[in-house]
Amino acid sequence: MNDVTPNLMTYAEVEATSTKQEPGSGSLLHKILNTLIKTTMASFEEMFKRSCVPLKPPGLVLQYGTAGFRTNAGLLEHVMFRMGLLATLRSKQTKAAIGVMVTASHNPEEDNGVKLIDPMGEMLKASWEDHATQLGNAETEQLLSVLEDIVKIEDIDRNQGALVFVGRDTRSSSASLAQMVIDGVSSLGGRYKDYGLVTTPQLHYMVCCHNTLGCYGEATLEGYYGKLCRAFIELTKNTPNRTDDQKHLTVDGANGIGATKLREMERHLKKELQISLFNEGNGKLNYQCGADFVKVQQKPPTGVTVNSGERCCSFDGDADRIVYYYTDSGGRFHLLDGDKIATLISTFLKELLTQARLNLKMAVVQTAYANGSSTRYLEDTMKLIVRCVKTGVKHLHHAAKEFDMSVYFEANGHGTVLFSRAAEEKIRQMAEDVNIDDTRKRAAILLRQTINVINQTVGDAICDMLLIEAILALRGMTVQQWDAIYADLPNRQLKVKVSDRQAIQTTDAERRALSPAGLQDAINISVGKYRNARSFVRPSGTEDVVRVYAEADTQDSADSLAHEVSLAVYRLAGGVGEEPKLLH
Ligand code: 16G
Ligand code: MG
Repeated sequence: MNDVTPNLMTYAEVEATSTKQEPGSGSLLHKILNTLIKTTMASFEEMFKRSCVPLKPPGLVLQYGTAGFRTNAGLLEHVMFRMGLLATLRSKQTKAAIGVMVTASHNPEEDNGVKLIDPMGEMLKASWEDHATQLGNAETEQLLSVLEDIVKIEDIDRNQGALVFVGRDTRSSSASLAQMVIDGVSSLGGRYKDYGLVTTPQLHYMVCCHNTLGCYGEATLEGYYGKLCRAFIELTKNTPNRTDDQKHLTVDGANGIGATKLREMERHLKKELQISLFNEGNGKLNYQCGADFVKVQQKPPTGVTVNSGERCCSFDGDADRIVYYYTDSGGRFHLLDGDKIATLISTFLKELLTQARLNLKMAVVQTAYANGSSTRYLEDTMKLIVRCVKTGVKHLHHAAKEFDMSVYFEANGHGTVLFSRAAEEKIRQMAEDVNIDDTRKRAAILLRQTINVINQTVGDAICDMLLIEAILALRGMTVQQWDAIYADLPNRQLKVKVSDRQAIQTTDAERRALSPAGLQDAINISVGKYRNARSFVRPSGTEDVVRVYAEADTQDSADSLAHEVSLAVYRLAGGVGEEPKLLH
């Protein structure tokens, strides 16, 4: 569906479908905007005072980074209001609904954040990220002139209607911050639909459904659950040997929105998947639980009964990431991260393509963090095309669109599968063809159901979980057998604080450092000392640190390599605080 041209709505249609405006919310800013050129700065200030525009804490600078704005919730009121304004302008420009999600994902409960969703359910266009940063950081008295600049640069018709979909996670700050977004939308005369509590991928899905006039599905939660669960039940229908054990899954909901939404979905699954749900919201969000905790700490979350040998998975705080794991009879923890998930899904899809004898170009998209063993397995054993791109979902999604069928995953568990329009059409035709042999037809039908179980707009923990469970059921595979497809190379991730992390510049999908001078040479020398070794550094897009990744044949080697590279960063890129120490 990735090259579907949006069937964008006319203003009249938008008017007809959107939520009714709160009386009295007015369009004060809109009027101000229209008279901007004629008015003096002093009088803007007066108007701002009267219209309760949240003031920006003076001097505060935030960046619309890889996943939108993110910081302590107490600093975000003005940003939310402004993102409401920006989403309205983007909606006017694209003549389509735009999403605004209030969440800080896997970050602590005290934080919050906001990101915008483009018409096809994708991440906001890069040039608009710059507008977001500009608008978010404008001092209050410059706000209108920055808005006016965006209107000019993007050639926006102010009289065009606008519709913004708003969603939020379960954080205690999210409801009032979402209201700020709505206030921003209303100030520019835009209309909104408040979806309330939804996962991030659910909001992406709603935006896409609406803008494709329902071609992608119905823009409601019931529509979402119905589509996915029907596809899941169809996929698993022909697995007569599936035992109750195989139907059972332990899920860690990270005390977040994913848990709430899984509960809502349960009845649609008709007991074909029996979920033991933990961390449903009784504990603190993301605290010692959730996908990020499990991946980073490489241990089971607290608050979850993890029985030896049983399949478990963890969502993150807004349910756009998932990782699987189990503990063996010796009590050892085994993580099945995004790389293992990508391998399972792509192996399954490649087999179906072969059985269907469909000639589609398939690829797997990863980042530099992908474990070297996974890349080798995919390229050498599975003979799949593997692309490596920069960190951040938007880069993976973009690269994935170049193929008929592609599986993209970050090692941290963020990913999905994309099908081109042409691929979907070929699969549909074959699934409906009455003159085709049974093997080919069965494969095409399974491919068609896979398309329906997955959320192609963005990585979605709920959909990924359903697809993984279906694949394991169809292949009669245990989590241990899945884990044994390849063995991860031991690895270590560290962070180093430097005075200016932008001093680190990278190339080749972040795998080589261009600056500071001498850093890449130092990395090469260190890597040369270990077997099966690889290491890279990159400035974080979400934290003021430089990240270091190292892998090698043993954990000790990976740890020493990561330490050596951290020291090189510290010494060559202006490290601050204490010198990095070896872990053990
Ligand atoms: C954001 C990204 C995630 C990426 C992470 C890297 C989205 C929706 N999320 O959370 O994909 O892995 O940043 O963080 O794009 P870092 O730059 O701090 O390492
Ligand atoms: Mg997330």
